[in-house]
Amino acid sequence: MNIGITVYPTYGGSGIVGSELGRDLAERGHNVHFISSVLPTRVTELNERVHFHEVEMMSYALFEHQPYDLALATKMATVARAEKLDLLHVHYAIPHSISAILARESIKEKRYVPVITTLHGTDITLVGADRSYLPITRYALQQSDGVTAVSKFLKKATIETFDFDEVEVIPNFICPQHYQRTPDAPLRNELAPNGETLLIHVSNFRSVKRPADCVEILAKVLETEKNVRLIMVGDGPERSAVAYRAEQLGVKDKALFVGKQARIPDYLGVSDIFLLPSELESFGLAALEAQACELPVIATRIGGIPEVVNDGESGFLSEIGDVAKMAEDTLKLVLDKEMRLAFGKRGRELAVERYSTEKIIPQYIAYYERVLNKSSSAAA
Ligand code: GMT
Repeated sequence: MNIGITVYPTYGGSGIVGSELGRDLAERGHNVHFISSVLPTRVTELNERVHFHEVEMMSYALFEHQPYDLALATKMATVARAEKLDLLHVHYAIPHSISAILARESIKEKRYVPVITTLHGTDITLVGADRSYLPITRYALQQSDGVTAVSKFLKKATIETFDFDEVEVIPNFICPQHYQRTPDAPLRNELAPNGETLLIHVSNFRSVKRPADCVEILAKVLETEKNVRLIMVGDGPERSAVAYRAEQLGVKDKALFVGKQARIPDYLGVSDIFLLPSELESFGLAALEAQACELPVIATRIGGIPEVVNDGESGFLSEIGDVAKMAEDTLKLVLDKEMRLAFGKRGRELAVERYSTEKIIPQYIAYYERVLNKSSSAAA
């Protein structure tokens, strides 16, 4: 198949999922055409099966804001015709879905290119449900030739918010070879020079991730066990507030902010416990990646998290903001190495059994084929 993929190239899990899907499809012999403003960060190699088409923006004094959605639609239409795309697969509904539908409609006399929209989370739960975006997002869902969601939770939220239920659940995935425990890697000594137990948080430091809860948890754990360190990976609007909170709590020296990192598996592979105290996660890709690296997960019981983390088996779940319980659970895992390792092993088993690329990518391919068959029978 010739597949066009559009993602947000620099931030967020949806960009990671779309990019890694494209890479895997190419490895399976499909031709993948990424169409976005810059090369997606996780697309590290272009070759005869992986192509990149940059969306060019014309700047003109009259445009207060450059019309990216239209530039994207134009590029999608051009690439679809030139490369004979079989379908356009967009990740995150707003505005990618609308751009793809516009592209499809603008060339349909010459070639009908079905549009598949994958919903990731805030496109439905926050942005899509905002009054100003709700009607256009509902229209995007109705007009797409296929819609997938990354969790059962998100499908339910889509039905509730948009009264739209033709949604296929295809969960996020990990490559078990890329995500592995690597306790002997040199990075471990750099991060834990005194043999500290390493807690780790990875996010884009937006308020929805509640990153400040991580330093609250650290402070409580340190009341009992001193040989613990928190590694904060990523960057975003809350970072300086979280660093300030660490200072206020007197744990600044025990919290290391390493900023954005290209090789997340390196950090996860050498750490011990993963913290994800988010207010909302439609799936929680970060928790899945951590489990694949055998880290027990301390997270909130929200959204799609309970589909990924088995409470009491591969991690512990708590209510939003209940840092006292999260700290208590973290401490249990810090003090009981046997429990920590057993949770880690179980987490990896669950991640590989349920969410490996071997299991999930064929679901996307089968779904593409169904959508293509449906639209060619409709045309006939
Ligand atoms: O962080 C976001 O809200 C953006 C979004 C994204 O595009 O990265 O994240 C969502 O998609 C991820 C990949 O499917 C999920 O793992 C995240 O849980 C989800 N985030 C939220 O629902 C808050």
